[in-house]
Amino acid sequence: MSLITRRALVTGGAASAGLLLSGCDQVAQVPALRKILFSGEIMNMGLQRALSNRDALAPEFSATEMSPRFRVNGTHNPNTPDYTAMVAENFAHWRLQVGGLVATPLSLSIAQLRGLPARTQITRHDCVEGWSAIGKWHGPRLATLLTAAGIRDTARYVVFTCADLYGGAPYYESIDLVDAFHPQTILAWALNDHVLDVGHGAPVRLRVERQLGYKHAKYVMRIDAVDSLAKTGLGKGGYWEDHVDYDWYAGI
Ligand SMILES: Nc1nc2c(c(=O)[nH]1)N[C@H]1C(S)=C(S)[C@@H](COP(=O)(O)O)O[C@H]1N2
Ligand SMILES: [Mo]
Repeated sequence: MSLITRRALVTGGAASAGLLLSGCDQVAQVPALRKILFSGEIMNMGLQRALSNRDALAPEFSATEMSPRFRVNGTHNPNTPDYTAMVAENFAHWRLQVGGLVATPLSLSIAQLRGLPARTQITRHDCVEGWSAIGKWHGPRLATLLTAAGIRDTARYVVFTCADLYGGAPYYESIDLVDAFHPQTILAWALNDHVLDVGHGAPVRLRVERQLGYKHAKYVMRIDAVDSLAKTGLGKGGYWEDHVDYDWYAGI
C-alpha cells in the first residue's frame, strides 16, 4: 500500500512535504509530529488522509449484535423498465461491467460473481441522515475484480454507475484505490444470509466499510477505473457530492 499512500500524498498537494515523500510514512506515527501535521495550521485534507491509517479495519460485530431490521434508504426500487425486466428474470441477463483503465474489461454474470471467493462481514452502516444498522454482508472483494481485470497503474479512482436514476441520470459514486483495495471493500450480493433484495441494491451493492452510507452504491451496473473524477457527473465524484455538497471523502 505504500505506493498508493505516496501517490495520495502527491495528489493531496503535499508534494512540498519532501520529507514524507522520501518514504518515511512512519513520521505520522510519531506523536509530536502527528500533532503538528494534524493541527489546524496545516489544514490539508489530502495530507491528513494520507497519514491516517487507512488500511485499518472497520469494527466487525457478532451475530447477536445484528439489527433486527436493516432500513432501506435512498432508492427503494430503481423501477426503470430495464431494471424491472432484470428482476423478473432473476438477473439472468444482468452483467456487471468492469472497464476503464484496465487491461482486460470484464463482463460478469451474477452466477460468476457468486462463484468468486467471498468475504462475510458484520458491520455497522452509518447514514448521514442519522440512523445506523448492523448487518451481515457477503460478496467478493472489489480487489479481486480489479486485479482480474488488470487495473492499470495510471488508475487513481474507481467509479460505480448504478441502475437507479436521479433526475434522469444514474446514481454514481467513487472511491480511491486505498478504499478499493481495502480488505473489507466488497461487492455484496447477500445481506443477513439472504440474496440481496431490491431495497438493499440487488443484485450487487458496494460495501466500503470505513465510509458513510451514501458511498455504498446500490444496484451497481458498471465499475470503471479512472485517472480523474473530472468527467464523472459534475466532477465531485458522486451524486450527493455534486448535488448537495456532501464530502467526497466520507471516511469514519
Ligand atoms: N444506487 C444507489 N445507491 C445508494 C443510494 C441510492 O439512493 N442509490 N443511497 C445511499 C444512501 S444515502 C444510503 S444510507 C445507503 C442505504 O442503503 P440501504 O438501503 O441498504 O440501507 O445506500 C446508499 N447507496
Ligand atoms: Mo445515507
